[in-house]
Amino acid sequence: MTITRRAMLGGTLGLVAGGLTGCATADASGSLISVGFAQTGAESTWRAANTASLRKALSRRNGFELMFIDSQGRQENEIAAVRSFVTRGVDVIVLAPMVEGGWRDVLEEARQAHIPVVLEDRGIDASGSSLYVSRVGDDFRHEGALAAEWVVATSDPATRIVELLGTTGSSAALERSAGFDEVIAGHGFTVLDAQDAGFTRAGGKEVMAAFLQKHGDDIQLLFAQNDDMGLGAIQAIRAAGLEPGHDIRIVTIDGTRDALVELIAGRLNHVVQCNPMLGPQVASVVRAVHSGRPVKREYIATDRVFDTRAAKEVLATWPY
Ligand code: GYE
Repeated sequence: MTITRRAMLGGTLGLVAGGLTGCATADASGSLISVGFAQTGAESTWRAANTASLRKALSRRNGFELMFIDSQGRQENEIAAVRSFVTRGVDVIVLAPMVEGGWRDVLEEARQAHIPVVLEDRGIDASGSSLYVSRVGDDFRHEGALAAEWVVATSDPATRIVELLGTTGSSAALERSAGFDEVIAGHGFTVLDAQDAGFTRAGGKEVMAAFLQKHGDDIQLLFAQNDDMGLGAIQAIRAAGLEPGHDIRIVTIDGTRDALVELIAGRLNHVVQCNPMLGPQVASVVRAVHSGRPVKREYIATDRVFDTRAAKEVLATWPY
């Protein structure tokens, strides 16, 4: 499909195509690689950084014609987005699967159409593993384990914990829970409550307020599966007249600038990084797949942990 027609379709169908000007690096055959990217939505600060990273890497200047669809937190929108990419015959599909299950049919359609699918960020369930060529993401299980290692190292065994979980059925939430649970097991901690708060600030605030209502000052420690939920919870804890970071110690995952600021202010106690800057790696996998070069099954970003001192060191230049 020519660039002009692609751009026209993008405009007509309300898709966001790459910029129309600037010098493009074409592939060996002299044309741009067309990529359809179905993103989960814009639920968190991490997600905004992830979208920006992919948009930048999959730019026209870099040799790509990008069609981006924000699925607004609904899997049916994501499935429809993938289906529309198949219908349009893009060269490669990039999918950030909201939840693990439910992809078989639409990814089978992509396979029938000989369109390779690259997963970015979250994974899909094992039964669908033959339906994509590669995944670029983070190790969520390890992130959950790192959060728990801090809990174990700094907490009395009698500590009472609550958990704000990510989207039910998402690999990020399932694997973070698995990693966390594995490491805290056998240490005697009590988990008072654990509930889905949708990876959003508003969700974190609401669910934490309900936890406080129910358990009062029994709660000593909060594990929030992403920064945004932890930041929302800070508001709920303050509204209940308690001091976040002191009366209730808090560990979160993502490592966004907002969380590092709270860590430095003492309202968060520990932050585990989940790297959202996956664009360059995704672009290189897409290029390889398109030109028939072999790719690895998984490309996993390296994540680190932050205490107050580490946060202070990086804050000035932290990219997200
Ligand atoms: O932690 C959260 C986002 O899937 C790793 O999704 C991602 C998670 C991330 O909404 O902030």
